[in-house]
Amino acid sequence: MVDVQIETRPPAEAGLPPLELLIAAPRGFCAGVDRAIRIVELAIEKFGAPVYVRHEIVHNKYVVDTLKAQGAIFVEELDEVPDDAPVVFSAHGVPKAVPNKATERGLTWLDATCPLVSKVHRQAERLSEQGRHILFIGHAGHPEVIGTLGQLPEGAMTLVETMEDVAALAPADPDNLAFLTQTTLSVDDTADIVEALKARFPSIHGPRGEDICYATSNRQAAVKAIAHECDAMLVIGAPNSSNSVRLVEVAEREGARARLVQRAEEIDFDWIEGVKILGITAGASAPEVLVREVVAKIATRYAISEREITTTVEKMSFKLPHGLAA
Ligand code: 0CG
Ligand code: SF4
Repeated sequence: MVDVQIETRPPAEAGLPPLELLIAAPRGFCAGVDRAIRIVELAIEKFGAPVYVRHEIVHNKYVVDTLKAQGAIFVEELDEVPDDAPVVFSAHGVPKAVPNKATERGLTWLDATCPLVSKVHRQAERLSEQGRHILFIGHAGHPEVIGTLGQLPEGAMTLVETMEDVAALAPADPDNLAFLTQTTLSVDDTADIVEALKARFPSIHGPRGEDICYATSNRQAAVKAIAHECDAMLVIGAPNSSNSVRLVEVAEREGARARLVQRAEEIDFDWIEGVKILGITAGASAPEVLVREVVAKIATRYAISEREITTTVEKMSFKLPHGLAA
Protein backbone atom coordinates (compact mmCIF):
# COMPACT_ATOMS: atom_id res chain seq x y z
CA MET A 1 0.00 0.00 0.00
CA VAL A 2 1.46 3.37 -1.04
CA ASP A 3 0.58 6.41 1.03
CA VAL A 4 1.21 9.73 -0.71
CA GLN A 5 0.83 13.14 0.84
CA ILE A 6 -0.33 15.24 -2.09
CA GLU A 7 -0.89 18.69 -0.72
CA THR A 8 -1.27 20.33 2.66
CA ARG A 9 -2.80 23.67 3.44
CA PRO A 10 -2.25 24.68 7.07
CA PRO A 11 -5.61 25.42 8.70
CA ALA A 12 -4.37 28.59 10.39
CA GLU A 13 -3.35 30.13 7.10
CA ALA A 14 -6.72 29.71 5.43
CA GLY A 15 -8.77 30.43 8.54
CA LEU A 16 -10.91 27.43 7.64
CA PRO A 17 -11.54 24.27 9.67
CA PRO A 18 -9.13 21.42 8.84
CA LEU A 19 -10.29 18.40 6.88
CA GLU A 20 -8.18 15.49 5.77
CA LEU A 21 -9.14 13.91 2.45
CA LEU A 22 -8.21 10.26 2.13
CA ILE A 23 -8.29 9.45 -1.56
CA ALA A 24 -8.57 5.85 -2.73
CA ALA A 25 -6.50 4.46 -5.60
CA PRO A 26 -7.31 2.85 -7.93
CA ARG A 27 -10.46 4.88 -8.61
CA GLY A 28 -12.22 6.23 -11.68
CA PHE A 29 -11.85 5.15 -15.28
CA CYS A 30 -11.17 1.49 -16.06
CA ALA A 31 -9.77 0.13 -19.33
CA GLY A 32 -13.25 -0.77 -20.63
CA VAL A 33 -14.55 2.76 -20.10
CA ASP A 34 -11.45 4.31 -21.68
CA ARG A 35 -11.89 2.09 -24.71
CA ALA A 36 -15.63 2.73 -25.05
CA ILE A 37 -15.21 6.52 -24.97
CA ARG A 38 -12.34 6.30 -27.45
CA ILE A 39 -14.54 4.25 -29.81
CA VAL A 40 -17.17 7.01 -29.88
CA GLU A 41 -14.52 9.71 -30.41
CA LEU A 42 -12.84 7.76 -33.23
CA ALA A 43 -16.20 6.96 -34.82
CA ILE A 44 -17.00 10.70 -34.94
CA GLU A 45 -13.55 11.33 -36.50
CA LYS A 46 -14.01 8.57 -39.04
CA PHE A 47 -17.65 8.99 -40.04
CA GLY A 48 -18.29 12.61 -39.05
CA ALA A 49 -21.12 13.76 -36.76
CA PRO A 50 -23.63 12.64 -35.87
CA VAL A 51 -22.71 9.24 -34.51
CA TYR A 52 -25.53 7.55 -32.61
CA VAL A 53 -24.83 5.74 -29.35
CA ARG A 54 -27.29 3.17 -28.05
CA HIS A 55 -27.61 3.80 -24.29
CA GLU A 56 -25.21 5.99 -22.28
CA ILE A 57 -21.77 4.86 -23.50
CA VAL A 58 -20.85 4.63 -19.80
CA HIS A 59 -23.04 5.64 -16.87
CA ASN A 60 -21.77 9.17 -16.43
CA LYS A 61 -23.60 12.33 -17.43
CA TYR A 62 -20.42 14.41 -17.74
CA VAL A 63 -18.95 11.87 -20.20
CA VAL A 64 -22.21 11.71 -22.14
CA ASP A 65 -22.52 15.51 -22.30
CA THR A 66 -18.89 15.85 -23.44
CA LEU A 67 -19.47 13.37 -26.28
CA LYS A 68 -22.78 15.06 -27.18
CA ALA A 69 -20.84 18.29 -27.64
CA GLN A 70 -18.53 16.43 -30.05
CA GLY A 71 -21.44 15.15 -32.15
CA ALA A 72 -22.75 12.00 -30.48
CA ILE A 73 -26.50 11.44 -30.20
CA PHE A 74 -27.63 9.13 -27.41
CA VAL A 75 -30.72 6.94 -27.82
CA GLU A 76 -32.11 4.00 -25.87
CA GLU A 77 -33.26 1.82 -28.77
CA LEU A 78 -31.97 0.94 -32.22
CA ASP A 79 -35.32 2.03 -33.72
CA GLU A 80 -34.31 5.62 -32.96
CA VAL A 81 -31.22 5.39 -35.19
CA PRO A 82 -31.76 6.56 -38.79
CA ASP A 83 -30.77 4.17 -41.61
CA ASP A 84 -27.83 6.24 -42.81
CA ALA A 85 -26.12 6.91 -39.45
CA PRO A 86 -23.43 4.87 -37.68
CA VAL A 87 -24.27 3.53 -34.22
CA VAL A 88 -22.10 2.47 -31.28
CA PHE A 89 -23.30 -0.03 -28.66
CA SER A 90 -22.47 0.93 -25.06
CA ALA A 91 -19.75 -0.60 -22.85
CA HIS A 92 -22.36 -2.63 -20.94
CA GLY A 93 -23.13 -4.92 -23.88
CA VAL A 94 -26.30 -5.61 -25.81
CA PRO A 95 -28.56 -8.62 -26.44
CA LYS A 96 -27.66 -10.56 -29.61
CA ALA A 97 -30.82 -9.29 -31.26
CA VAL A 98 -29.40 -5.75 -31.36
CA PRO A 99 -26.38 -6.29 -33.67
CA ASN A 100 -28.49 -8.77 -35.64
CA LYS A 101 -31.14 -6.14 -36.22
CA ALA A 102 -28.52 -3.50 -37.06
CA THR A 103 -26.96 -5.80 -39.67
CA GLU A 104 -30.39 -6.62 -41.08
CA ARG A 105 -31.05 -2.89 -41.51
CA GLY A 106 -27.65 -2.42 -43.17
CA LEU A 107 -26.48 -0.03 -40.43
CA THR A 108 -22.82 0.68 -39.79
CA TRP A 109 -22.38 -0.40 -36.17
CA LEU A 110 -19.51 -0.53 -33.71
CA ASP A 111 -19.47 -2.53 -30.54
CA ALA A 112 -18.00 -0.78 -27.47
CA THR A 113 -18.94 -3.68 -25.17
CA CYS A 114 -16.12 -4.13 -22.65
CA PRO A 115 -14.06 -7.19 -23.58
CA LEU A 116 -14.59 -8.50 -20.05
CA VAL A 117 -18.35 -8.42 -20.59
CA SER A 118 -17.96 -10.04 -24.03
CA LYS A 119 -15.96 -12.81 -22.35
CA VAL A 120 -18.98 -13.61 -20.15
CA HIS A 121 -21.20 -13.57 -23.27
CA ARG A 122 -18.98 -16.15 -24.99
CA GLN A 123 -18.85 -18.24 -21.83
CA ALA A 124 -22.67 -18.26 -21.69
CA GLU A 125 -22.80 -19.57 -25.26
CA ARG A 126 -20.21 -22.25 -24.56
CA LEU A 127 -21.92 -23.49 -21.40
CA SER A 128 -25.28 -23.55 -23.13
CA GLU A 129 -23.80 -25.55 -26.03
CA GLN A 130 -22.67 -28.07 -23.40
CA GLY A 131 -26.34 -28.39 -22.46
CA ARG A 132 -26.07 -26.63 -19.13
CA HIS A 133 -28.74 -24.32 -17.68
CA ILE A 134 -27.09 -21.09 -16.53
CA LEU A 135 -27.78 -19.29 -13.28
CA PHE A 136 -26.78 -15.69 -13.85
CA ILE A 137 -25.98 -13.65 -10.74
CA GLY A 138 -26.80 -10.00 -11.34
CA HIS A 139 -29.20 -7.11 -10.81
CA ALA A 140 -32.46 -7.22 -12.75
CA GLY A 141 -32.94 -4.45 -15.28
CA HIS A 142 -29.28 -3.41 -15.54
CA PRO A 143 -28.23 -3.09 -19.21
CA GLU A 144 -25.34 -5.54 -18.76
CA VAL A 145 -27.76 -8.11 -17.36
CA ILE A 146 -30.21 -7.53 -20.20
CA GLY A 147 -27.32 -7.89 -22.66
CA THR A 148 -25.93 -11.06 -21.15
CA LEU A 149 -29.33 -12.75 -20.74
CA GLY A 150 -29.95 -11.76 -24.35
CA GLN A 151 -27.04 -13.86 -25.62
CA LEU A 152 -29.17 -16.98 -25.38
CA PRO A 153 -32.77 -17.85 -26.19
CA GLU A 154 -35.30 -17.11 -23.47
CA GLY A 155 -35.31 -19.71 -20.72
CA ALA A 156 -31.65 -20.73 -21.14
CA MET A 157 -30.62 -18.61 -18.15
CA THR A 158 -32.20 -17.83 -14.79
CA LEU A 159 -31.39 -14.58 -13.01
CA VAL A 160 -30.31 -14.91 -9.38
CA GLU A 161 -30.20 -11.68 -7.37
CA THR A 162 -30.30 -12.71 -3.73
CA MET A 163 -29.74 -15.55 -1.26
CA GLU A 164 -33.54 -15.96 -1.20
CA ASP A 165 -33.46 -16.51 -4.96
CA VAL A 166 -30.91 -19.29 -4.45
CA ALA A 167 -33.15 -20.99 -1.89
CA ALA A 168 -36.15 -20.74 -4.22
CA LEU A 169 -34.43 -22.29 -7.27
CA ALA A 170 -36.06 -25.45 -8.59
CA PRO A 171 -34.07 -26.40 -11.70
CA ALA A 172 -35.30 -29.19 -13.96
CA ASP A 173 -31.85 -30.80 -14.03
CA PRO A 174 -29.90 -29.85 -10.86
CA ASP A 175 -26.83 -31.82 -12.00
CA ASN A 176 -26.43 -29.86 -15.19
CA LEU A 177 -26.03 -26.28 -14.02
CA ALA A 178 -23.49 -23.51 -14.46
CA PHE A 179 -23.27 -19.99 -13.05
CA LEU A 180 -21.93 -16.71 -14.41
CA THR A 181 -22.02 -13.22 -12.95
CA GLN A 182 -22.41 -9.55 -13.82
CA THR A 183 -18.98 -7.85 -13.83
CA THR A 184 -19.76 -5.03 -11.38
CA LEU A 185 -21.18 -6.83 -8.35
CA SER A 186 -20.19 -6.65 -4.70
CA VAL A 187 -17.30 -9.08 -4.24
CA ASP A 188 -18.52 -10.08 -0.77
CA ASP A 189 -22.22 -10.52 -1.61
CA THR A 190 -21.34 -12.53 -4.68
CA ALA A 191 -19.04 -14.83 -2.71
CA ASP A 192 -21.98 -15.59 -0.40
CA ILE A 193 -24.31 -16.32 -3.31
CA VAL A 194 -21.73 -18.52 -5.06
CA GLU A 195 -21.15 -20.43 -1.83
CA ALA A 196 -24.89 -20.97 -1.42
CA LEU A 197 -25.18 -22.16 -5.03
CA LYS A 198 -22.31 -24.60 -4.57
CA ALA A 199 -23.86 -25.88 -1.34
CA ARG A 200 -27.23 -26.50 -3.03
CA PHE A 201 -25.81 -27.78 -6.33
CA PRO A 202 -22.39 -29.38 -5.67
CA SER A 203 -21.82 -30.23 -9.35
CA ILE A 204 -22.47 -26.67 -10.58
CA HIS A 205 -19.94 -25.48 -13.14
CA GLY A 206 -18.54 -21.95 -12.92
CA PRO A 207 -15.59 -19.60 -13.20
CA ARG A 208 -12.83 -19.97 -10.60
CA GLY A 209 -14.24 -17.16 -8.45
CA GLU A 210 -16.85 -15.19 -10.33
CA ASP A 211 -16.83 -12.84 -13.35
CA ILE A 212 -16.40 -9.62 -11.37
CA CYS A 213 -13.86 -7.54 -13.30
CA TYR A 214 -10.47 -6.39 -12.07
CA ALA A 215 -11.60 -2.74 -11.92
CA THR A 216 -14.65 -3.47 -9.78
CA SER A 217 -12.73 -5.62 -7.31
CA ASN A 218 -9.74 -3.26 -7.14
CA ARG A 219 -11.97 -0.23 -6.43
CA GLN A 220 -13.83 -2.13 -3.71
CA ALA A 221 -10.54 -3.26 -2.13
CA ALA A 222 -9.23 0.34 -2.23
CA VAL A 223 -12.35 1.55 -0.40
CA LYS A 224 -11.99 -1.21 2.18
CA ALA A 225 -8.41 -0.12 2.83
CA ILE A 226 -9.42 3.42 3.83
CA ALA A 227 -13.06 3.27 4.98
CA HIS A 228 -12.26 2.29 8.58
CA GLU A 229 -10.18 5.48 8.92
CA CYS A 230 -12.85 7.74 7.42
CA ASP A 231 -15.71 9.42 9.26
CA ALA A 232 -17.55 9.68 5.96
CA MET A 233 -16.94 8.90 2.33
CA LEU A 234 -17.95 10.45 -0.99
CA VAL A 235 -18.17 8.21 -4.03
CA ILE A 236 -18.16 10.09 -7.30
CA GLY A 237 -20.48 8.28 -9.66
CA ALA A 238 -24.01 8.05 -10.99
CA PRO A 239 -27.01 6.36 -9.35
CA ASN A 240 -27.37 4.08 -12.40
CA SER A 241 -23.69 3.04 -12.22
CA SER A 242 -23.68 -0.41 -10.67
CA ASN A 243 -19.99 -0.43 -9.75
CA SER A 244 -20.25 3.03 -8.16
CA VAL A 245 -23.28 2.12 -6.04
CA ARG A 246 -21.38 -0.97 -4.85
CA LEU A 247 -18.57 1.32 -3.60
CA VAL A 248 -21.06 3.16 -1.36
CA GLU A 249 -22.21 -0.18 0.06
CA VAL A 250 -18.64 -1.34 0.69
CA ALA A 251 -17.79 1.88 2.56
CA GLU A 252 -20.96 1.62 4.67
CA ARG A 253 -20.23 -1.98 5.56
CA GLU A 254 -16.79 -0.94 6.71
CA GLY A 255 -18.48 1.51 9.07
CA ALA A 256 -18.17 4.78 7.15
CA ARG A 257 -21.19 6.91 6.24
CA ALA A 258 -21.12 7.11 2.46
CA ARG A 259 -22.84 9.00 -0.30
CA LEU A 260 -22.83 9.04 -4.06
CA VAL A 261 -22.32 12.42 -5.77
CA GLN A 262 -22.27 13.03 -9.49
CA ARG A 263 -20.78 16.53 -9.37
CA ALA A 264 -19.39 18.98 -6.81
CA GLU A 265 -22.72 20.84 -6.77
CA GLU A 266 -24.34 17.77 -5.14
CA ILE A 267 -22.09 17.86 -2.05
CA ASP A 268 -24.20 18.31 1.07
CA PHE A 269 -21.95 20.28 3.41
CA ASP A 270 -24.31 19.76 6.37
CA TRP A 271 -23.65 16.04 5.97
CA ILE A 272 -19.88 16.64 6.13
CA GLU A 273 -20.10 18.85 9.22
CA GLY A 274 -17.92 17.52 12.06
CA VAL A 275 -16.06 15.08 9.78
CA LYS A 276 -12.32 15.04 10.40
CA ILE A 277 -11.33 12.51 7.74
CA LEU A 278 -13.32 12.32 4.51
CA GLY A 279 -12.75 9.45 2.09
CA ILE A 280 -13.05 10.03 -1.63
CA THR A 281 -13.25 7.57 -4.49
CA ALA A 282 -14.80 7.40 -7.95
CA GLY A 283 -16.61 4.67 -9.88
CA ALA A 284 -15.17 3.20 -13.09
CA SER A 285 -17.20 5.57 -15.27
CA ALA A 286 -16.31 8.80 -13.41
CA PRO A 287 -13.46 10.88 -14.89
CA GLU A 288 -10.68 12.22 -12.67
CA VAL A 289 -11.65 15.80 -13.57
CA LEU A 290 -14.77 15.29 -11.43
CA VAL A 291 -12.65 14.13 -8.48
CA ARG A 292 -10.64 17.35 -8.79
CA GLU A 293 -13.87 19.37 -9.05
CA VAL A 294 -15.15 17.81 -5.81
CA VAL A 295 -11.84 18.39 -4.03
CA ALA A 296 -11.75 22.02 -5.21
CA LYS A 297 -15.28 22.63 -3.94
CA ILE A 298 -14.47 21.14 -0.53
CA ALA A 299 -11.37 23.37 -0.39
CA THR A 300 -13.63 26.45 -0.51
CA ARG A 301 -14.98 25.48 2.95
CA TYR A 302 -12.12 23.59 4.61
CA ALA A 303 -8.36 23.77 4.89
CA ILE A 304 -7.81 20.43 3.24
CA SER A 305 -4.90 18.07 3.19
CA GLU A 306 -4.93 15.23 0.68
CA ARG A 307 -3.57 11.76 1.21
CA GLU A 308 -3.80 9.12 -1.50
CA ILE A 309 -3.74 5.45 -0.51
CA THR A 310 -2.85 3.11 -3.36
CA THR A 311 -3.72 -0.54 -2.87
CA THR A 312 -2.74 -1.65 -6.37
CA VAL A 313 -1.48 -0.18 -9.63
CA GLU A 314 -3.53 -1.08 -12.72
CA LYS A 315 -1.91 -1.61 -16.09
CA MET A 316 -4.83 -2.98 -18.05
CA SER A 317 -5.66 -1.70 -21.52
CA PHE A 318 -7.85 -3.12 -24.28
CA LYS A 319 -7.40 -3.09 -28.03
CA LEU A 320 -9.74 -1.04 -30.18
CA PRO A 321 -12.01 -2.82 -32.66
CA HIS A 322 -10.58 -3.51 -36.15
CA GLY A 323 -11.11 -0.60 -38.45
CA LEU A 324 -10.78 2.02 -35.72
CA ALA A 325 -7.33 1.24 -34.33
CA ALA A 326 -4.59 3.59 -35.53
O1 0CG B 1 -21.13 -0.17 -13.29
P1 0CG B 1 -22.00 -0.20 -14.47
O2 0CG B 1 -22.04 -1.55 -15.13
O3 0CG B 1 -23.39 0.31 -14.20
O4 0CG B 1 -21.37 0.71 -15.62
P2 0CG B 1 -20.60 2.09 -15.63
O5 0CG B 1 -20.87 2.71 -16.96
O6 0CG B 1 -20.89 2.92 -14.45
O7 0CG B 1 -19.06 1.70 -15.51
C1 0CG B 1 -18.32 0.85 -16.23
C2 0CG B 1 -18.88 0.33 -17.46
C3 0CG B 1 -19.34 -0.09 -18.46
FE1 SF4 C 1 -15.07 -3.55 -18.22
FE2 SF4 C 1 -15.02 -3.76 -15.58
FE3 SF4 C 1 -14.79 -1.41 -16.69
FE4 SF4 C 1 -17.13 -2.69 -16.80
S1 SF4 C 1 -16.13 -1.88 -14.96
S2 SF4 C 1 -16.15 -1.59 -18.44
S3 SF4 C 1 -16.41 -4.82 -16.99
S4 SF4 C 1 -13.33 -3.12 -16.89
